[in-house]
Amino acid sequence: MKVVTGVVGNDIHVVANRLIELSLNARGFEVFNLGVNTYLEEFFDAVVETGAEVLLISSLNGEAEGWSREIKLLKASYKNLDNLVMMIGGNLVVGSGDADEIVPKYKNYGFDLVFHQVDLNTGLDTLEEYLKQRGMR
Ligand code: B12
Repeated sequence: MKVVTGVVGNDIHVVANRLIELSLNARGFEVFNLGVNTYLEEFFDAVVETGAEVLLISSLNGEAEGWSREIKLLKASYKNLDNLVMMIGGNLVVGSGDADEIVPKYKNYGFDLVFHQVDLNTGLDTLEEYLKQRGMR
């Protein structure tokens, strides 16, 4: 299964991004890593180009929210992305924040799976379970 990943916006934190690529590879995913400083259009263009079923976005500097507000509109402007599984994680606000408020907000922006300051392996276990439940894996 193909996954497009990267770090959204003007965010240069690269370490988690490399770990995500390695961990997804170890779990048998085919990974297209766009790296740091990636804009939403680039994510969706890569999804279309590769035929990826999962888009996994990271944000570490807390700026994701500013970008995520536009995501539903942007996604709708591409064809055939209705079944794309959208996942986001890292530091999803500036400061610590409260996951009970942050998670529903990001789900409302259009993400299926949201992980604020959650360990990567927990997030990837949840992704695999989610894909299994939908018969995708
Ligand atoms: C190293 C570092 C830097 C380096 C980055 C070098 C590089 N090229 O990567 C430098 C010094 C350049 C830097 C710069 C900045 N940084 Co900095 N940085 C850090 C630091 C110390 C460690 C980050 C790191 O690599 N951790 C190791 C990785 C493995 O851990 P991680 O990033 O947390 O990722 C894990 C989880 O978040 C999770 N995860 C990540 N993505 C995803 C996705 C999913 C789906 C899931 C499930 C999980 C997941 O899994 C990862 C592995 O467990 C953190 C503080 C800290 N202790 O975390 C601050 C930190 C991330 N930085 C911060 C900030 C603010 C900045 C700057 C804006 C500072 C400034 N004013 O200039 C700039 C960023 C500029 C920009 N354009 O982005 C803040 C972010 C604050 C926030 N979100 O509220 C932090 C948290 C420091 C702080 N406490 O204030 N930084």
